[in-house]
Amino acid sequence: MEIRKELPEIFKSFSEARQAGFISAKNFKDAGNPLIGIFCTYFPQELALAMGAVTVGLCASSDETITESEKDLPRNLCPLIKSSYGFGKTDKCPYFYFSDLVVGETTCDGKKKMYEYMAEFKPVHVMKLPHSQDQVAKELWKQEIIKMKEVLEEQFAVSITEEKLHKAILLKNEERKAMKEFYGLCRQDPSPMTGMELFNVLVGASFDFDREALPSKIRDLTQKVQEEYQIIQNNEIKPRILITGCPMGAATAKVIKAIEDNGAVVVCFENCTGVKAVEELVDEHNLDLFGALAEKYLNIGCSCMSPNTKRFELLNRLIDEYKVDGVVEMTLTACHTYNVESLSVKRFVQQEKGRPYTYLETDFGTSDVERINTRMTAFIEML
Ligand code: BJ8
Repeated sequence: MEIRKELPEIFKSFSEARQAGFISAKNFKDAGNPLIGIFCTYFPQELALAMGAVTVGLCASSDETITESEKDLPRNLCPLIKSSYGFGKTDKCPYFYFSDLVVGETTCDGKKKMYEYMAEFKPVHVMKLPHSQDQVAKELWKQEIIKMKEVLEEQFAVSITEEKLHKAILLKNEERKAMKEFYGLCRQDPSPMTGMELFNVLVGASFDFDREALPSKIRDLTQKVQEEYQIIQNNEIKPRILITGCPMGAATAKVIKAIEDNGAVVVCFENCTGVKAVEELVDEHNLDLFGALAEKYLNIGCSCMSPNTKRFELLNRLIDEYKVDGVVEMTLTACHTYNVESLSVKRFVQQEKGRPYTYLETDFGTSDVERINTRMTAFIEML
């Protein structure tokens, strides 16, 4: 059944944001604004917003520079780390090139050791992320956030006042609320958009540098998608898939494609590309601004945490809210923390939630596209 003709147009500006972002990044820099490159959702973006800077994600998702990076890094390392390092080293990523400072965190071992080499050709600051989420860890993380603020103030000769920081907290929360409303549309059955469309907006929004205008742009899109949905009245029921695991980018969109080519629809991304870092807001009423930031960010359920209870709390809720029929876990090769944790996710999904689960380990190449497709055919047939 032909479902709709108009909808893809609505998504276009977000889908093209990453490409268009190269020019916006240059214009943003030419206007004298700092750009901060980040590799992880644990970085409190409010600090950058409070000093008039914006952040740009530098996690690469292409195998183009892996050969070059393997001259310095081991071959059996996660492709995200190798690719990101390679783009930085070869100056092939304009976002990396334009970044005045790169911020990393001590998340997984590969990333934190890679930053030591990256610091040879770019200013890098590494935040020491604790690997648990108790009160002691939150206090440590709060101190790291304060230290980060001082580094930014010194490096960029700015003052990040409490007033500016509070304004930034409100602004970033607005963006999160708007994004939650947008992806929350997929709670409806049938879903009003494909997983690929959802994915393109999630990725594209992070490359829009007009952060003041972003919440209303996202809300406009949400309204348009919902209006179209009501007019079109698509009744095509499809198996509903939640993707969890490592962050995704252009190269790993092959997993979404394989799922949707086989007749299912991705309705939720639990990973860092999707809802993981967006769901929880910063407490706007907490007068201890750094404490509020530490609380929000340290609650992100990444597999570098042990135990990683927040991930399971979130999965539990999302599987119900999005009426998920099956869970696909996508991990990257040599990502030890996510690969080890996949057994707990499998047990949780199958035993606690009573849903089918499957696991795919992949990299940024295309040699496994057929294998992934075959796996998804079998999984979706079973649903
Ligand atoms: S909060 S998921 S963005 S660390 S895939 S580089 S973990 S070996 S990306 Fe991540 Fe922050 Fe966690 Fe999110 Fe290491 Fe694994 Fe590679 Fe990874």
